Amino acid sequence: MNTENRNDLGLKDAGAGCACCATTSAPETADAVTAAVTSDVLVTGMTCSHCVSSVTEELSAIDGVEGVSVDLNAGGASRVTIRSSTPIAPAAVEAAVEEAGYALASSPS
Ligand SMILES: [Cu+2]
Repeated sequence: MNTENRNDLGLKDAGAGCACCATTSAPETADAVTAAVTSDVLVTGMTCSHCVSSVTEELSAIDGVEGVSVDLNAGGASRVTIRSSTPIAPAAVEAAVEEAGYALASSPS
């Protein structure tokens, strides 16, 4: 006379959050914040730290640029490393360099 069927094993509800096979959409929210992009360009015409700060200032003003570092090569082409959250359009980089009064070297080597 056991009609009281208590199904109290917790199998129906407790497993609602099983993540091993039911996740069809993985939350990939780690996008541009952590994926920093770096790109190198060669800038000619820089001769001193003032030149460096001018170029750095202009490049830093580009949307998305997080850091600029310049390896000054006075009298030659200085390597400028641009760190950004997303890839920066080469035209924007060129415009910024020219805005500062300098020019990109034709081809980085
Ligand atoms: Cu200078």
